[in-house]
Amino acid sequence: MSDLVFHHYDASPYAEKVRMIFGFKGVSWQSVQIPRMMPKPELMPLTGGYRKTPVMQSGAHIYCDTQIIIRELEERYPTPTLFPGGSQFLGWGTSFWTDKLLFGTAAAIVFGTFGEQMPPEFVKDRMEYSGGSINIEKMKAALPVSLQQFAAMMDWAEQGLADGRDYLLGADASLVDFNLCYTVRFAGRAPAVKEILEEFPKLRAWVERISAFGEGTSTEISAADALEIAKNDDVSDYSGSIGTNEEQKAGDQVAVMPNDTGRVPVSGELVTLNRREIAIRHKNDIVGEVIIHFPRAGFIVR
Ligand SMILES: N[C@@H](CCC(=O)N[C@@H](CS)C(=O)NCC(=O)O)C(=O)O
Repeated sequence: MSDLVFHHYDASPYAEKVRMIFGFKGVSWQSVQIPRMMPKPELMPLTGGYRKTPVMQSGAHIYCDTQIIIRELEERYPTPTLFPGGSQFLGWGTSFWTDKLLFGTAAAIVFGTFGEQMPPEFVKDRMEYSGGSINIEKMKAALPVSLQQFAAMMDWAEQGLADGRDYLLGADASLVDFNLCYTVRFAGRAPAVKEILEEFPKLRAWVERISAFGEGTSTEISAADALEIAKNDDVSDYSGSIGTNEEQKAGDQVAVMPNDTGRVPVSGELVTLNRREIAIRHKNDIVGEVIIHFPRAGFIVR
């Protein structure tokens, strides 16, 4: 079993993307189920306030956002690679399309379809989280348009698979596949999307192929155990690195937050800052010192 602890909930689409990558890379991991809305009192001491799902932990190192989680997994488990044929640009680039634009369309469909049956406190949480852009009535009214947009984008994928290839980039699976697959599965919770997918047999077979990687092997542990793991890991000697073209320097007191949703600033001392990563040393009474890692793209440092 690896030392990786994954904080998530089963229904989280973004967490599903990482779980599928655990499956692809054959990772065994420890699972902590977290609440699907705030408050998340047993997660906050690890993330310093970052509230999104999922979060990955290795001792007192905490990885916030799927981008940095996936980068860390690729480094630890380089084979099979998520970037066959040097496809980093396509992998990371399509993740910004799937995770933001396509996910937004999928969320509009899911909320437009099921929003009225969702618990009001969950809808309120997501409204706050999204800065007000989740509005069930509007999403319900816009459902036909959202479905058309979704179908038009699925047609790109069907065309991309038309020559009989197994994966979007060819013979090998890549991050591009995982980026798209979790969003299709998320939107596919809506019956109208299931109907649309009937039009796209290659895409449906591809979803099955990616899903067949499974989710690796996991063991449930408690949130209290995860806090204990962080507390018992000494990261006082950890030193990162600051890129030469950065304004900030190691030790600066900074606040880091996503530039889209869930914009809660996380404060600490800067340890790493470069084109790929931001890491800070954060201290609190519950776990002591943790090193919190964020991706650079999509995050703001002040
Ligand atoms: N950019 C983030 C997005 C993650 C995200 O938005 N996750 C959703 C759940 S799937 C979320 O955090 N919702 C609010 C919550 O779980 O409290 C990532 O890639 O990890």
